[in-house]
Amino acid sequence: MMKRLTKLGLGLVAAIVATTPAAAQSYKAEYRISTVVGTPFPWGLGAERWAALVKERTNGRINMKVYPGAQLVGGDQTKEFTAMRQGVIDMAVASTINWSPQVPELNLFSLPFLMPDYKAIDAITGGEAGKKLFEIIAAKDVVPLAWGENGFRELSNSKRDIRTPADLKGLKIRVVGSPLFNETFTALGANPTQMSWADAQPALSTGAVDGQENPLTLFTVAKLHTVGQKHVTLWGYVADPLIYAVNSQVWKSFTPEDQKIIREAAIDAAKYNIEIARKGITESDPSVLKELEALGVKVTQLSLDEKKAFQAATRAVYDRWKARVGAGLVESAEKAVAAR
Ligand code: X2X
Repeated sequence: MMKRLTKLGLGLVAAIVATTPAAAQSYKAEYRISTVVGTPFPWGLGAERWAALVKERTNGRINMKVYPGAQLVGGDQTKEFTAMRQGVIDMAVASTINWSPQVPELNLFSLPFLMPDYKAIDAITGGEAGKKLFEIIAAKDVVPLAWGENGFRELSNSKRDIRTPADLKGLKIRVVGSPLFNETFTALGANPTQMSWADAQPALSTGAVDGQENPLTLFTVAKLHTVGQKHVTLWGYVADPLIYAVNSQVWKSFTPEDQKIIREAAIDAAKYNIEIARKGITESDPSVLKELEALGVKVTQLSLDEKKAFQAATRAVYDRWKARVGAGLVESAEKAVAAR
């Protein structure tokens, strides 16, 4: 009896501590969410939605604010994960590409032509591989909460229409993330160069680089046609999901009730993010493609056979990086794609 009472007593104390204002007072006045692009990009809108939902569901007790432009890491987006681990950044809605230098397994999504369509992305993030990736991140002091989406990365350039790997020959293409991107574009005969998104736009504008790869929503919102990008090829060679995440110390500082609110808000915001990231670039709704053409951009759609030529040219890179990402993880993703 005594033992049960003590247990009950302890439980009560814990419950009171967890719900008293004293616990809430240890919360920060503001939690900073890092993103690379803000509103009105789907990525930024998806991060803003997360903050808004948490604010609403905690009656303003938890205040999250989006810091776009990778400004919390001085624009150096590939340092975001390190800053997140160290607690310099509380939260992030981050691209797998920018975290892949520190979390090599995230290169999975950058393996050329692994994912033929949206169903393939969903099969990976929603399946075994997605779960495994979240475990890997959780072991590195960052708590991942939900998968969002930047999108399929299409190729643009200022010089010419690209329909075959030969058309890419000698073009200077801006890339970011891990050396996997350098290897992919080198295999295609292009001349890749790594730089941040902040540096990419002036480099395109001056012609220091000829082209880049990014989702079409980024292209239209950033108005890349105004920096000479007049040729777009839809090849869907890779896609980058986004990860909604919280630094683990910050996460532990929240009560279980608030953790639940923050997690559910991330899941809801990510769903909205994915919905708007895919809007206008599907077969049933090609409005973004129409918009591009109206801006004077020549859009080249590849047939399946034309895509295969790019796939064949990058196959050796895929195989080499399969080993670096982890053969087991890649095989689990390949199986999920095949079964979609
Ligand atoms: O820099 C890019 O290309 C961007 C905005 O898509 C990422 O952050 C990966």
